[in-house]
Parts: sequence; structure tokens; C-alpha cells
Amino acid sequence: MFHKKLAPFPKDFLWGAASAAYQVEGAWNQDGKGPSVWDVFSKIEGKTFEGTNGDVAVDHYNRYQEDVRLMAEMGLKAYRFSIAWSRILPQGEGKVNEQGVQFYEKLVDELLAHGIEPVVTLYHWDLPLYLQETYGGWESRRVIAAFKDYCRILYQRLGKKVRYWVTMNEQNVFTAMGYRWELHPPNVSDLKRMFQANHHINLAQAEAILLFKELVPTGLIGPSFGYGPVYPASANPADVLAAENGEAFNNGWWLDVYCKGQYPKVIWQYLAEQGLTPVVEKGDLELLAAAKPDFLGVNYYHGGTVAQNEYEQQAASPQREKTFSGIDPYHIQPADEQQASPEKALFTNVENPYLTKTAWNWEIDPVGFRIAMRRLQDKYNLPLFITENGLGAIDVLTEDGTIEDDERIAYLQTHILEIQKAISDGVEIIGYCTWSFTDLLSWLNGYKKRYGLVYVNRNEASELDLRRIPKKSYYWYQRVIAANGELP
Ligand code: BGP
Repeated sequence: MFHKKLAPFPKDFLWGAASAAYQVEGAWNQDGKGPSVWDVFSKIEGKTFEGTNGDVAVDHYNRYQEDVRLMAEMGLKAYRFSIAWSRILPQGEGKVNEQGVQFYEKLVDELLAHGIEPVVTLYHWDLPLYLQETYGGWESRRVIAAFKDYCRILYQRLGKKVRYWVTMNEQNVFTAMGYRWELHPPNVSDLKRMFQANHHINLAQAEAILLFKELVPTGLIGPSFGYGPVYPASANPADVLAAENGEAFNNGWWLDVYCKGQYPKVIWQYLAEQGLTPVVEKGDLELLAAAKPDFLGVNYYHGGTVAQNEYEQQAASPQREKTFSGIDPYHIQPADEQQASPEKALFTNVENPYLTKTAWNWEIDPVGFRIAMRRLQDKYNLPLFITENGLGAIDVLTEDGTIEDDERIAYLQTHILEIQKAISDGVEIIGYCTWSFTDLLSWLNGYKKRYGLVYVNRNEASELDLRRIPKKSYYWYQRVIAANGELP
């Protein structure tokens, strides 16, 4: 039998782990930080799990040295974190908060002193509240200019030290959650407004890239997209066409803009028929076409399976169970909402009988990860940087003070093997960041759904002592890194 020979991981492969400011930092009003939209949204009753918010989170702001020491002991090569815009500019524009800039300078210096490559995300969802309240947030073009000014400050202050930069984190997720499902700020349900805000975010992303090329010529920049490959439910050509639609609607709508500098025609036309396309001003399309990322950041959790839309299914077709897996930002399409959804004539989400699921009902699909990497390389031909991947689970601190997270180890092991296969297939991959380094605040799932390699001793009800305790997966990943991915 033929077995494909596995290529080794590149020598300089960036074995990393990730976080986001609102989910780890806490210190929500410390040292001059202004409020962000999340500081307010998380306090609206019923919006987050057991009313959790990021006021303290895991207090990384005050404990970053200890966290970096744990990273170094693990042998981590890269740490991806995001910058809280309202720490740098409390109102999102105008006066710079020097203490905020200094926090990130210190964090970057600490990482570099321990031989860890910082990977900076410019925007991981915590828009300064002032910009939302004064201009209407991303619905206003004014915010594009503010974002560019914010980026300029960071490029000037950190550009010489930080080589890897991420523009937007999961634009597909935060626009849908914020403007369609009322599950994130600004708590809106309006498709027209969603597509307009999304267009402005595309423009801001492009501006950030162009300015970067000017000010940080030695660095590399790209967006991090929440990518899930779409599968057809069967070989019925109608299902295959539905999967093409799903790829274009769920992924191409953003990826084509980032990587090809243009909106995909099929989806544009489809949305135009429904009056949902954004207003495009003179110069917008030229700006999108001019900004080319250096790499494509990929956050991979799972993909999805679709069938021909139920409204078009022939009577003879078998009925399939539709998907609705609680709050899953990659897949929200409850059955009754499909009536009003723009996907209506494109596809129907269905269950995939071949895959198991996590406790939060997310599919576990390592092969889909390889498919993802292959598709993205074929379609966009950019180096890939896996900026998130991991397992959300309930972890138990045992009486003897250990966390035996074998399930997470199995998850990471199978996914890392698929990266190696993709590399062997010829895909160029810069690095891999597990989500997450420490446990942290899940936007909507509190501290119950844990992702970390390091346990943080706190829960929804209390901050307890916020102690850091490396889990079994921490020691496992340490060995993986030491062996450059040759799995034990
Ligand atoms: C991604 C986000 C992360 C993180 C992760 C896990 O979409 O970029 O910030 O939250 O998902 O999500 P959750 O905590 O909802 O399971």
C-alpha cells in the first residue's frame, strides 16, 4: 500500500499560542484605558454566560511577566495577542494614552527577551466605545480614518520590533454576530447595515495594509479569517452546487476581497438582487485592489455541510436533519431564521454523519483542516499562518493539582498531523498558534469553556486566586515544540 512520506516541519516553523486583549487582560479601566464596546455589551443582562465580563478576565495586564515566563519554559516560539485600541487611544482617536502604548512595548520586549516572536493583532473586536457612540462605529467611514491613525501609532512604536501583524480577526464572525444575530456589539439585526459595515471594515483593512508597506517594509501582515471548508451532503450535483454556493457565501465573500482585491461576482450579484450590496464610493474598489496581504491568517475550528436548499429539493430527495448547534459563530442558521436569510436560495446547513462533536456541539474534523489548507493555497496562493485552532472543553482541577486534558491533547495531535500532511502536500505554512495559551474569557461561554494549555484558577462566580497551573497539554506541547513537530 502506498503511504505518503511526511515532510518535516520547516526549521523556523513558528510554534505558537494565541489570545485576545478583552479575553485575557482585565484592567478594563486601568492606566488611562478608555471603554470599548465590549465593556458595555457584556454588562447587558442576558447577553453573556452567567453575566461574565472582561473587567478582570485572567488579569494578564498585571501578570504578563509570569505568563511570558510560562511561555518561555514551554519553549513557545510565537505568541499572538491583540492590542486594545482604547488603551492606545481612549476615545479611539485623538489623544494617545502613553501608558497604554508602554504596556504593549513592555510586553513585546519581554517576549523578545525570552526569544518569543510577537504576533500582533490590530483588531480583535473591542472597538473603542466613543467611536461607536459618536459616529456609529463601523457603519461610519470616519472610523476607517481613525483605524488608520491607530495603526500608524502602532507601526511607528512597535514596527521595528514586531515582524508579524494581523489586521482583522475573523471579520466574517464579528460582523455576523454583531449586525445579524445580536450576539455581539453593536447588538443589531439588520443585513443591510451588516453589509455596509463590512464594506467599511474591508476598506480599513486595506488602508492598514497599505500604510504598513510604507512604514514597516521589513514586516509581514495579513488578516486572520475564520475559515471552515464547506462540504456537499452528497454527490447529487444539486448538493455540490449548494456547497459551491456555501464556499462563496461563507468564505469567498471575504477572502476574495483580501486576497484578490475584489468582491466575488456570483455573491455580489445575488446580494444585489436582494438589495443588500453596500454603497461603494469612488476609489473604494481601487483601494481594495491595491492592498495585498503577505500571508493569510487562518483560524480553524470546523467547516460545514450543506445540501441543496430545501425550497428547491425535489420531493424524492431524502430529508436531512438541519444544523443548529447553540451559539456557534461559524454556523448560526436556526431553521426558522432561514426564511429570512440571504442564504435562502443558496444552501441549507445539514448534519454531517461522519463527524463527532465537542461538548459545545462543534464538529471535530482534523481532515477538514487539511482540506482547508489545500483549498486556501490553491485558491489564493499565499503562505498560511494558522492563527487559531484548539478545543473548548470543561477542564477539571484535580485534588492533587493537575489537569488531565487528554481530550485536548488528542485534538491538537490530530490537527498538527494534518498540518504536517498539508506541508507534505506542498502547502506553505509559517506557523501554528493554538487557541489559547492560558484559559481565558470565552466571549459568550464564560470560564466554563476552557481552551488553555495553562489552567487559570477562576470561575464565573469568583476570581479565586487566578493561579496559573500548566495542564497536561502544556507539557505535551512542550515536547512537540522541542521535537519540531515530530510527535511523541
Ligand atoms: C474565535 C475567536 C476567539 C475565540 C475562539 C473560541 O472565533 O477569534 O476569540 O473566542 O473563537 O470561541 P468560543 O470561546 O466562542 O468557543
